[in-house]
Formats: sequence, C-alpha cells, structure tokens
Amino acid sequence: MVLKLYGNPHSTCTARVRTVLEELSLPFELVVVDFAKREHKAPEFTAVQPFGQVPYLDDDGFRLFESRAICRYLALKYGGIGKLIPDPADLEKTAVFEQGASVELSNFDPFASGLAFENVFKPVLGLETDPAFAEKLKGFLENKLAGYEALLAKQKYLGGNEVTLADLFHLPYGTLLKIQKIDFLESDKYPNVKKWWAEISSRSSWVKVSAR
Ligand SMILES: N[C@@H](CCC(=O)N[C@@H](CS)C(=O)NCC(=O)O)C(=O)O
Repeated sequence: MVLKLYGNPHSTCTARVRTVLEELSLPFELVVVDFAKREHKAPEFTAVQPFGQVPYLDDDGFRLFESRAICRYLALKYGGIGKLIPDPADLEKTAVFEQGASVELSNFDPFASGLAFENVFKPVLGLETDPAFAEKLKGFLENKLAGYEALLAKQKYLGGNEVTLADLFHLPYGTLLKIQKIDFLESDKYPNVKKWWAEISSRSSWVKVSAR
C-alpha cells in the first residue's frame, strides 16, 4: 500500500516530511487535511494525532505523528541509512547526528517557528502580530546562530560531516525567514552558516517541495 501522509500543502511540518519522501524517492499520497474546515480537530483526526496537528503518516496501517519522528522512521525503513542518518551500529556517528538534531529542536525551531507564527501565520489568521515579541525572538535566534557558526567551523554539517536529517529539519522554517526579510542564514556575519544554508536549501528535494 502506498504511504499516506495526512497533512496540508501550506504546513511547514508536512513539508519537512515531504522533503524526506523526495530524498528517498518514495511514492506517497498527500491526504489534505483542511484547516479551514478544522479537520485537524475532528475526533477521527485526534484519535490518531491527539494534539490536533498535522502531519501524520499511515504506512499500511502503522500510524505515526511528529514530523521528525516520521522522518527518522522513513529513513530507517526505506533506505536512508548512510544517506540521511548514520548506521545505528555506529554509535559515535549516531550520537553526533542526534546532537545536531537536538540543536535544531532546541536552538533553532522555537525561535524560527515563533517568528513565522508572529510575522507570517498571524496575519493570515487575522490575528495581531506582537512586534516586540518578534524582535525578541529575532535577537535570540541571531545569538543562537553564533553557536551554529562555531559548530559549522568544526564540521561540515549539523549532524557530522555528511548531510543528515538534522540539516533537512531546518528547511521549512529557515526558508520562511527570508520572506520576513531576516537574512541571518545568508549574511556574511556567519560565513559557515551561509555556506551550509546555501548548500542544503538548494537540494533538489527542497527545491521541489518548496515550489508547490
Ligand atoms: N511537533 C509537531 C508540530 C506539528 C504542527 O505544529 N503542525 C502545525 C502545522 S505545521 C499544525 O497542525 N497547526 C495547527 C494547530 O496547531 O492547530 C510536528 O513536528 O509534527
């Protein structure tokens, strides 16, 4: 049975999983969950995703939510070992990959997704942006990227010296920074970050996903 991804074409977390599906050349069906109809809050949806959020994956009856967990599952099951994640038998490489994945979740996502909520999603939802809070998030993110700069001076990618999921996880919210005219990922202030971002954001998987 073809993989089914329950998500939304405008959702960043759905895009994260779609990128990995493209990386692995996996055919899948996107089952569109209509936010306007609040389908993500319907009992049949929350029976699978108790937080009422997209995406979730249905792999022949096995259902999984949380975009990053789905990406790891897909990579482990469908040919991503040595391509998107290290061989789990290699403990040190796996640990460095997990370190990078954790950096994204704790040092990037809270600020980049917070900024996207303030500056991109709130206006669409008819909510009022809080410019002071957005400015605070921006300052936090800029400081965190100094840490990225130091890390990327020692290793090529966030999860080691090869591209991994830890890099790809940044793509949806990283790309939304540009439309907010926040150039931290492309600025000469952080040359290692700039080089890293230019490389990962031009991968054909992301070019394809972000064009839709
Ligand atoms: N940690 C979750 C976050 C999921 C999430 O925030 N999904 C958003 C779309 S990107 C959503 O469904 N928002 C609607 C809501 O929270 O009501 C994941 O990575 O899957």
